[in-house]
Amino acid sequence: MPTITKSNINYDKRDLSDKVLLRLYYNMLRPRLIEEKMLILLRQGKISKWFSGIGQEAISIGVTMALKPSEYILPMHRNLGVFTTREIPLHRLFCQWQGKASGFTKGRDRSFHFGTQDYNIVGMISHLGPQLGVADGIALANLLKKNAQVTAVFTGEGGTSEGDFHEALNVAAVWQLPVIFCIENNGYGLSTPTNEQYRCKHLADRGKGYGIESFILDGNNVIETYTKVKKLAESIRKRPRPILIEFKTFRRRGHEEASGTKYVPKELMDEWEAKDPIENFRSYLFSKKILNQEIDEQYISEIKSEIDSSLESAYAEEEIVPNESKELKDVYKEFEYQDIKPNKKTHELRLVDAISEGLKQSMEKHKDLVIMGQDIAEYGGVFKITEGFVNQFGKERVRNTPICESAIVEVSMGLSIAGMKAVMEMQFSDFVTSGFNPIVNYLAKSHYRWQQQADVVVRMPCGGGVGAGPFHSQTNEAWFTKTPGLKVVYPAFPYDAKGLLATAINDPNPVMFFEHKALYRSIRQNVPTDYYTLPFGKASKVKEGEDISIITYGAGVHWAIESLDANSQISADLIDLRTLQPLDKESIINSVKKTGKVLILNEDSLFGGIASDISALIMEECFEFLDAPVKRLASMETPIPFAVQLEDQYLAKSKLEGVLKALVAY
Ligand SMILES: Cc1ncc(C[n+]2csc(CCOP(=O)(O)OP(=O)(O)O)c2C)c(N)n1
Ligand SMILES: [Mg+2]
Repeated sequence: MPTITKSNINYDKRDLSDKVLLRLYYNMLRPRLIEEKMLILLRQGKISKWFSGIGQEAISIGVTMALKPSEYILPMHRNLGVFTTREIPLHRLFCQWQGKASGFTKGRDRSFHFGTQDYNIVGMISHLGPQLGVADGIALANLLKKNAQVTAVFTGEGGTSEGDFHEALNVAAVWQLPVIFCIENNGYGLSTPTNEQYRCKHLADRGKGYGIESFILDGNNVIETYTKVKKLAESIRKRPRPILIEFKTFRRRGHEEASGTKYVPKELMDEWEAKDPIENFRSYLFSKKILNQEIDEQYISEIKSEIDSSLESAYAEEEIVPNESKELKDVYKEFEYQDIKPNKKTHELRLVDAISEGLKQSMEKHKDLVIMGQDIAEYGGVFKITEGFVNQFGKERVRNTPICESAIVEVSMGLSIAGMKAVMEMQFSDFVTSGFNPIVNYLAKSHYRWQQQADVVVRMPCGGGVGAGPFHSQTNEAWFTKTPGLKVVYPAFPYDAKGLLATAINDPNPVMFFEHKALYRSIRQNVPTDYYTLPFGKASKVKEGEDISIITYGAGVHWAIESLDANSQISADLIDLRTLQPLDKESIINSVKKTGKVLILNEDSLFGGIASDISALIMEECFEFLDAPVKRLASMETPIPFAVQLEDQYLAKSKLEGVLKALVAY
């Protein structure tokens, strides 16, 4: 019998059939009973962590049942009901939580940190906010495909304080993306109550500021959540646009089980316990004679036995046996490089033109490729790389963005989840800091975590020697070479840039593509006119010599050419790495073994840079072949300054000739 005899929630079933009402009930009951079981297992020390959604089930169930199974949902840590309503077998969920191989992340990530394309669910990363921008990306793909699909994404009220929330809502509004933003306002973010989280009366009020329709719903009333979301989804499918919904609800347990609820006043707990979404709905269904004791008991015993048998089979699964090569293999999606040879006909291009031509030819080749960036459409980008693209490809595929690097990285991820390709232009590589989180946490880790590729290229106009000061001159490749999951490309010549960009776009993995601004208009080369590719992980030998190896990339290559031209007595191997991740270790090692002396030159400051790693590699692999200590040369350990005399002094170029001569003479 219902523990609440008369419902405290006002239900209005309208024209809903008994079947749908019972389904809503059954679907809420399942996550509740799973959770009750988890709490027991937690007390027995059989699972490590649990984020409870008890009391919030009506939101997950209402939203999930309102959407079509083909439509993506991006849940958070309290949305077990999304996973169960999409009918993921409990066995697999339990394996995921126990870190078993047949979970969704093969033991690589915990709890709800996974997605599954089989069920059109994209799980969260810990950082909360990025989900919202990823939903924008999926919604953008749907908008472009004109497939009348809605995307729903969740956030807690705490997560709305993150910049990602603002950026995602703004982008969705500007682009009129078919996405439903669902805020579960449950009163607390960890221990922080709402009055320490935000100042407005209702979070839904923020919708107006973004030009987004918004609604406040009783998150504990499953009929209200289901019928309203269903109606909105139907409307969005016909007329794509974003909607913001604030669901009022309450977090009835601790942030996670171990952290308790001491800071929550008892009256609040009691008040919300009386508004329990399942107990009240049960009582309502009983009162309407839609549910009776017999059916209720049958539901409960059916679900309990499903839980017990699934748990048993999950426990029976073998523990993961660590295997290094298996782990390493999954960091990147397998990519079979297709070598497309360059045609004979060439024309002389500057670096900037070669990148533009390469990008244009990739846009022609990949109809599902979208490029995004600030001022890249009619204006052609600040370096004019996308000049004329809008006329050829249209504004849908060549997209000006608001100033929101984080959201656009997330949108790129979302496009990839929906099977498209994205190239994002950072206006200056320095600004990548504003999109750093989704690059290193979402893009880089997705394939390893749940085999989801991030088919994204981030173009990074970088580098000094342009008198632009600390925020328009950095060369920050080392921030990314140390993050497994990213590929890092850094061409020094027009020919390489064009072919490597084509490969970067073909490669389904996230690629950081560095383009040196000082080389854009100063370096020219004859470049094949047609589309061609070049492989990653293959350095090029710019000069062949005997006395010394110079290993470098980007502008360093041109500094070295200049120094060697001025010192024809020095016979050097000059190796241009071209890609830093993957790194052509073989070319480095072979060259050093031949010459016995090595200078590694990087434009960035020294500590923690590429040169240091390559130096260590050479010590490990070539120690007996060395005739002199390995020499690293990098720019000064200061930010890069503006005034030309200071910048000249800062850049490693000023010291190169001296260091080179000294090393040859050693
Ligand atoms: C960027 C970031 N900051 C802090 C945290 C730690 N953290 C995880 S969940 C959480 C509270 C989230 O509150 P809310 O968005 O309201 O969701 P709720 O847990 O209440 O459902 C915090 C502070 C985190 N995971 N990521
Ligand atoms: Mg909260």
